Amino acid sequence: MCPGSFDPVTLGHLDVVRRARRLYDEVVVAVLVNPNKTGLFTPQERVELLESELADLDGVSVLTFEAQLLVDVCRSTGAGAIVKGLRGETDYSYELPMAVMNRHLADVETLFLPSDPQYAQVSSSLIKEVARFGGDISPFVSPAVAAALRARFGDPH
Ligand code: COD
Repeated sequence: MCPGSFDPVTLGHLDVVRRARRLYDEVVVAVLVNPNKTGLFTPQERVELLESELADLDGVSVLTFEAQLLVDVCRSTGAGAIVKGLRGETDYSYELPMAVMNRHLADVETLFLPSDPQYAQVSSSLIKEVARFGGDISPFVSPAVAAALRARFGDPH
């Protein structure tokens, strides 16, 4: 299971999913949605962007879930492990307690894949901030995601 908000998916996310697929025959990409938070893209739009980016890869499915415990999503999909990308110490401090808690709750292990250095500073929120003001985000997202962001924010140039 590769869980995330994916609002929107970046090349950093896609790198982690592709590497997870090399480790496991099946990967579920879970778009987890907090109904109290308004994302830029709807859950369905996030799923569609992910599906088109991952269309060349068999054994990968993309599903969306309303806010619930990640271990319950693992149970309902039959996922045996959670795979997450680690960009640095901040991710580690945020992720470690969740990994320990998820093991306590359901004996589900979490595997951390170190982010590819070229994407280690990339986050969906930073991408949205740069795109909102017309900066170049093309090295960090696919052309389809860049187009979706331009459509959302308009092109100031
Ligand atoms: N390179 C590598 N990895 C990356 C990159 C990048 N550039 N960008 C993001 N990632 C990784 C993140 O570290 C994360 O592991 C994953 O990709 C998803 O990232 P986001 O930003 O899309 O998603 P988040 O960080 O908002 O995560 C949302 C979750 C719902 C997955 C998370 O909050 C979570 O696991 N919640 C658990 C809820 C729960 O069950 N709580 C109770 C028990 S702990």
